[in-house]
Amino acid sequence: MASEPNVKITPPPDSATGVTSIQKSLEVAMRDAGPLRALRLFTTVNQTSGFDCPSCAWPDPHDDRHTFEFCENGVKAFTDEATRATIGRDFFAQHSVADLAQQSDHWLNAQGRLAEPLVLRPGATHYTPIDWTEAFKLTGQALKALDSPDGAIFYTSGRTSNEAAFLYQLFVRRFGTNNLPDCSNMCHESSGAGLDETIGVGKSTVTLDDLEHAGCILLIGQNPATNHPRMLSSLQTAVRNGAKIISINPLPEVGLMRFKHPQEVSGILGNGTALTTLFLQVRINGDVPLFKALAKVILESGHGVDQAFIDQYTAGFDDFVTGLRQHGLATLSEQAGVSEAQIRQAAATIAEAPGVICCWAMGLTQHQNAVDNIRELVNLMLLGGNVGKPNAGFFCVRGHSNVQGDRTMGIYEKPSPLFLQKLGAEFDFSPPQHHGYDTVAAIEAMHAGDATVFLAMGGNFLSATPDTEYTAEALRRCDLTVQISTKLNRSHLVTGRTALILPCLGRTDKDGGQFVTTESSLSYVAKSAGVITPASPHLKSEVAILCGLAESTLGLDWSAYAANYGLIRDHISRVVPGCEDYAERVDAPGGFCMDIPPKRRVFPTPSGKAHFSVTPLRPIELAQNEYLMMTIRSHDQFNTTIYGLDDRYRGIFQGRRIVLMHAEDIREGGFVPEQSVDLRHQHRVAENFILVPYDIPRRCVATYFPEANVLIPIDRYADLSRTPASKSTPVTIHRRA
Ligand SMILES: Nc1nc2c(c(=O)[nH]1)N[C@H]1C(S)=C(S)[C@@H](COP(=O)(O)OP(=O)(O)OC[C@H]3O[C@@H](n4cnc5c(=O)[nH]c(N)nc54)[C@H](O)[C@@H]3O)O[C@H]1N2
Ligand SMILES: Nc1nc2c(c(=O)[nH]1)N[C@H]1C(S)=C(S)[C@@H](COP(=O)(O)OP(=O)(O)OC[C@H]3O[C@@H](n4cnc5c(=O)[nH]c(N)nc54)[C@H](O)[C@@H]3O)O[C@H]1N2
Ligand SMILES: [Mo]
Repeated sequence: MASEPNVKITPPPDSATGVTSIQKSLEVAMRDAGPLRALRLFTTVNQTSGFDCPSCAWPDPHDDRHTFEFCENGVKAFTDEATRATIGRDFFAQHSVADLAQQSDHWLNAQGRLAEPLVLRPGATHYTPIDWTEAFKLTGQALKALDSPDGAIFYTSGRTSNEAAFLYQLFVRRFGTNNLPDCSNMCHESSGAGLDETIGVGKSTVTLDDLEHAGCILLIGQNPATNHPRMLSSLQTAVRNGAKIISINPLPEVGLMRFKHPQEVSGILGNGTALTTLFLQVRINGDVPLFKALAKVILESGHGVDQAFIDQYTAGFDDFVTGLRQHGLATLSEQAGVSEAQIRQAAATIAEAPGVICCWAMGLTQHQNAVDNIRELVNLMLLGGNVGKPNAGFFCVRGHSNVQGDRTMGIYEKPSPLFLQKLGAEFDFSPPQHHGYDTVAAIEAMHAGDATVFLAMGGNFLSATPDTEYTAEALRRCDLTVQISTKLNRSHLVTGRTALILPCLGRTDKDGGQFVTTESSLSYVAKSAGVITPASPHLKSEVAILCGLAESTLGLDWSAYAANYGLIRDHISRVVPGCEDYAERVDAPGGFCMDIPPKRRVFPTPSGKAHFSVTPLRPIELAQNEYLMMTIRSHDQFNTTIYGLDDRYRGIFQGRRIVLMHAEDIREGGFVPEQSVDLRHQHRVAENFILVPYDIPRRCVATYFPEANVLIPIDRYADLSRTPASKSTPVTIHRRA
């Protein structure tokens, strides 16, 4: 792996956003999309008549929208999609697959939009053009030739619209399988599993207005300045309304500490708003002991316990209390890596607040005991009655812009019997009842030869999944791999014997006058319509591609759906629970909010109560030369799409193969700052990283996703949710010869 000679390490800045952000946004937009397209995009993004930003799933304000409702990283996402550069037959004639595989992720993405369907025939060195009919036929034949429908895998990333997602799962189930792994399996699956079991619904229970009026906000395992920048405006409002923010993170992420609002004069000139009141620098995976410690202190003080709520609405409280007595505060504090004094201070802030909202993302969900993280967080919240009342509750801050909607529409390997029954009744067929493969199981099935056709509705499966070499081998063992994509990525370059690239429209592209719908993190479902002329006349919408596949595979004529997405919405109304009268409700300005019963203190668990849980303490034992590694996002990437090589808020420029490490650990390990090293986990090696001294707990290190995915073992994943442990893999560090 090439080294990065220009990497520059500087002290992190002291606040996030401010004028640099706006300037950066404009630079990027003008360069990639050109002035006219940029203007069109800037004035319509996240407006009720425009398109839903394809970056994160942050909700739009329901009524009071600003003229410009976007952030720097949203701009990167939509201008990256709206680029005028295209790659078609000439590009692929010039570059062999082997040549392309040598290029960086940054370079691959920068080449432009995929412009026409392409095929890589068995033994061929280059992709060559194929017409759409031929591509559908080839896929249909491969699917029909399988001994069992379970020999095919249908992956989804989280950008797919509700209409395409609904049709996709219908296609897959009519074909006969529930093999619908998705990016959620690697993302918030642990949140869904933990919430579903304890409060009966795997979704957030608050509104934006609640967030802006909460007394106390817990920001856990999340880096909003980079990954949900619009959240900072809401947090600033909350602070101005008197909220106290407790940040729980191994890193003092700049955006958690201080924020300058880019659309306020004071944000351009002033020092910005201090956001975090109390920073708890927890060890990687120290959250279970920390949440237990907070609950223990609150219980023992008696202050901040909502006994009336506990008695009326919950179950399991006595066992929970007994469980907590097993651990002393000193042990919990030690395992969390947070002092008893800070724990007491945080507990007092939580206990005193009239309403507490907890927000979290990947810092909690990507560990072996990730579901326990959620269960313990639920315990802490139930203790104070902080659910189903104003300005209190759970905010599971989602990643991809429609990842929540895709699940609502049935993209799930473990569909509920009710959903299947309604789907079968609507379309007069018997959907398969047995569960399908999730992401980890899909990789294992391809590796074992049990699944031989892989189709991806978006995403970059190879780079997003753990154990890169193992996954690459799994994909190579397939007969056919099909990628429905907007941009070139590594999953187009490590393929089955035959491979297809089917280029599709993105969220920003005009789609023949039609609109689609999406669902945000806070369950708002709204319309989205592209605004710019597609980069190439040969692109098809995801819906149109599914119609082509349904015809070639199942002999079904779905052309009416492609011509009128309203017909799909009619089916959604009748099949998807909570989406009754879908067409009318999405027609309202700003759309509608799905019903979330825990908001009303109705907990649809089997007992009808919210549940306290008892979880074990499971500290990760490190050998003497091991460090616990988390893989995180830099400021210039969207998952596996690398927009640039800088991580401005962490002071790192022109390099991604870096390891953030405590200065004392660097010294004690016999290393020096900026030394070149290799990282290892068992037989897995990630080469040529440099050590960066950083403010991170001892024995913890951080690297970027996806460069370090090669180290994460396929069999190291969360109990129950099976989410890969991307935030806690032990590694050893080795000097390069
Ligand atoms: N610009 C941009 N926006 C994005 C994305 C992107 O890549 N770029 N990705 C989207 C997606 S799909 C997602 S899921 C979200 C991801 O959003 P985040 O979850 O914010 O993303 P990560 O970079 O994975 O950051 C995880 C944070 O958790 C902390 N952390 C790691 N381990 C632990 C732990 O054990 N305990 C605690 N308390 N904290 C820990 C890390 O220090 C880091 O601050 O963002 C979405 N939005
Ligand atoms: N080590 C480690 N691994 C991780 C994570 C981590 O924190 N650490 N995070 C995990 C998380 S949270 C997630 S969500 C996954 C992300 O996994 P994925 O969703 O699979 O990955 P992305 O990088 O978001 O996918 C980018 C590709 O999607 C395609 N694309 C973009 N827009 C569209 C569209 O509108 N339609 C279609 N059809 N294609 C489109 C483009 O071709 C682009 O190259 O990665 C996971 N992997
Ligand atoms: Mo995600």
